[in-house]
Amino acid sequence: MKNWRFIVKNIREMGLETKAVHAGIEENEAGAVVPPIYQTSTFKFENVQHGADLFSGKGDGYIYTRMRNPTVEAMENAIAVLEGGAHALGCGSGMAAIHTALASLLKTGDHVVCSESVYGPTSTLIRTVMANFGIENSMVDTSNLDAVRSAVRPSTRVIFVETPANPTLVISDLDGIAEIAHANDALLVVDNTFMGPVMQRPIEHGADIVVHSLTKSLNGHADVVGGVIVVKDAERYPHFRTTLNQIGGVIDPFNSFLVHRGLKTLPLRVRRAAENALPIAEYLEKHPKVQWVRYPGLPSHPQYEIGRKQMDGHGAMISFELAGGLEAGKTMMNNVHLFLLAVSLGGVESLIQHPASMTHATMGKELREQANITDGLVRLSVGIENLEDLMADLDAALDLC
Ligand code: LCS
Repeated sequence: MKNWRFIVKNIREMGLETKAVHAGIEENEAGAVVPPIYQTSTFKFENVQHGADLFSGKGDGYIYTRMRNPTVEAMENAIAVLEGGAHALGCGSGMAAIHTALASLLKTGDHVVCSESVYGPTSTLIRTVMANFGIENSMVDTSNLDAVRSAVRPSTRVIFVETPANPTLVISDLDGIAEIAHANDALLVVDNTFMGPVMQRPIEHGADIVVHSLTKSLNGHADVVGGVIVVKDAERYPHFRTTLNQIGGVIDPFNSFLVHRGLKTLPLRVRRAAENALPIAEYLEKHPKVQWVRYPGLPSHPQYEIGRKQMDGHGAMISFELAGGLEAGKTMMNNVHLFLLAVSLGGVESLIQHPASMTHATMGKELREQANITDGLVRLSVGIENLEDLMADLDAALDLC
């Protein structure tokens, strides 16, 4: 493992905004302030012995980009610092990160407890691909600690939690679940995509592994698909690296460069988006045509207090249902202009989408109902545009519902 040579030496002791700007930036020969892009698949050895030493681990250096690449490493190191983990592993997508993390930790006969409300493909991955390899699962309401406790079996090795959950925004108590996991020889894996490290650092609340879709707020500009695994303990890291190298779902240097660039403005972007989201959630909650709203910043949120305990903000994701149900929701989604009708989230642009027919379609109606993902649920990802413009867009569309 190469020693980190960050330009800012004691970066781990600095404030979050400083970490966002400087973490992962290493000394380089040219003195470049922005790390160069090593757009290469392979690295030349000095001689046969050098190549053999690198492969055997006796020497330190780069071999092949699926294994290690300096541009990818710079981004990985930045995210490890921001999340407070020992190391991070860049992956080709959020799903690649989740698959690699679970494949690193589970084998045939093991059991995983997972939040019932999670991104649709995460649920489907665990219930199909992982199940096909003999890994058992229980999908439970992880906001209920008793439900988590009773789902745990002697074979449980992983508790996988998404909090706040996609798309219901259900909040799970990380400290409480970490305690249950560790008392049962299991690890807590947290998908931190919805909040990101500015507003929630699960490792500070007992998580062993954090995963992210980099496609979302960490990159933040809707121009990259990527993922990351953050490992709390250095001892666990080599096994994850080996598994990722064997599965092969790595991120490439150019996308890593873009994510690293996005990280520098992460605190500014996510705080600004959250500043927009709160008044929008309050507006929706008061609107006569709106049946219910879920937003972690509203005191009406069922786990509002747990959220305050473990999060430094409320994020920019809002779910709601109109009194007119699905049909009214469709009218609204078809009539907004500034909110783009598109899946994904966490970007600078505001998006609107319909989970039951889009992001959570693969879960099937029965599982969606169990997880309270109703057919009429509409999800907003609030961006950083002008608040009045966003409000006017929603208001005009709601007039037609
Ligand atoms: N985890 C969460 C919480 C997500 O929301 C997503 C994607 C993923 C993992 C997977 O990341 P990806 O492989 O796409 O990088 N969520 C999406 C969503 O809600 N709309 O479109 C994608």
